[in-house]
Amino acid sequence: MFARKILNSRKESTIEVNYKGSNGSAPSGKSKGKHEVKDYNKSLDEEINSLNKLQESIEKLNIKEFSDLKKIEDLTKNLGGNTRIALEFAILKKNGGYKWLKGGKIPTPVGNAIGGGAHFKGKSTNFQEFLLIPKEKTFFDKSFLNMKIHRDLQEPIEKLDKNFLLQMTDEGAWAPNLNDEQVLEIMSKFCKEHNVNLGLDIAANSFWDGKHYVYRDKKLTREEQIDYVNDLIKKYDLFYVEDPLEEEDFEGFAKIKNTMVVGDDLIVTNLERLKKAVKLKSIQGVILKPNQAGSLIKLKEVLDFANKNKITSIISHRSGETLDNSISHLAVGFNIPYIKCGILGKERQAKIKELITIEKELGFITIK
Ligand code: 2PG
Ligand code: MG
Repeated sequence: MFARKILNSRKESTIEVNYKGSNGSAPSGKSKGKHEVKDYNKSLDEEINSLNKLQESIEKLNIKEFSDLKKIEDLTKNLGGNTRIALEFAILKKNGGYKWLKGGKIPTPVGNAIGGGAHFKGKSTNFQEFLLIPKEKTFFDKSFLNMKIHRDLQEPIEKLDKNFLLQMTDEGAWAPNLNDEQVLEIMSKFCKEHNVNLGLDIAANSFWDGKHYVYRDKKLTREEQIDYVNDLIKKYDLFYVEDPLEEEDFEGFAKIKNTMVVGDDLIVTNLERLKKAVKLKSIQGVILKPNQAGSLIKLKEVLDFANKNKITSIISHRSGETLDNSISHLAVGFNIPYIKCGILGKERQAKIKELITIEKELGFITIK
């Protein structure tokens, strides 16, 4: 086993670990929840050194079952979430990926087609992601349709944004200088035409100033934001709405109706926060990000609790990604119904292509 530095899709340094010939590497978020596990407890270089010092002890561990990853947790308890996740991804790969986890269902892709917010530097939408959730039969057909719609969106965007220069967000979504409703108008037309469900990651925390939700063309109070989001759900028939309010407003989430309300910054893949959300009926869906949880065992605990309480799980990439495809294996291995992993760009395609390969291996099994 050895660890080293690589660059992610945002050209930030991150950790890659090689475990007995298999690689794992960690992503990094930009719209981070306050309560996420830290990527690194020390500097990246110090963490890499610390992990390399554990080489012998790690290689000696007898890791046969998924539950044996508890030994990795214990041994690396002073290290950050990214360091442990990169190592655990490499171990997952070494042990056969999804086959090690005994699942076998293919998820539906949630594809980010247009976006802005914290994922784009220039003038863009306030909402972070406008998402396509196709209803085709196979993963292959769903992911291809996402790519086709992404490509075809260029034309209507150019009609509305005369200065559009094909700029994209960190995740490879178009980043036009338009407001949220202009984009919803364009997207909902495509969704109706292609029988695709429409979703949003509002990432409301990123434009909450402590008193107001500050938009490019308006300022809303908490109550106004709740009404506004409920109106958008009705008007655009939104199937999925992630983080409609700031990250501490569990009660406010419960007031968003008639859609799948999804917690990302609200839950940060943390069991205690999910328990609170279930008690307060804040959400119907939860984002699972391995490095946000800090270990695969913790991620599984959150998933199990979500399943027990009929909360739909969505495993997710981060805005700064690597070529690692572990989340594709986790989706299938744990029978997670949705995967949010972008549409275009080599880091996003790495996850999609792996799922197409797995789908072939399994013989086209899909989740409705
Ligand atoms: C999100 C993610 C990924 P980030 O908010 O859902 O799309 O963004 O990785 O920047 O937290
Ligand atoms: Mg999010």
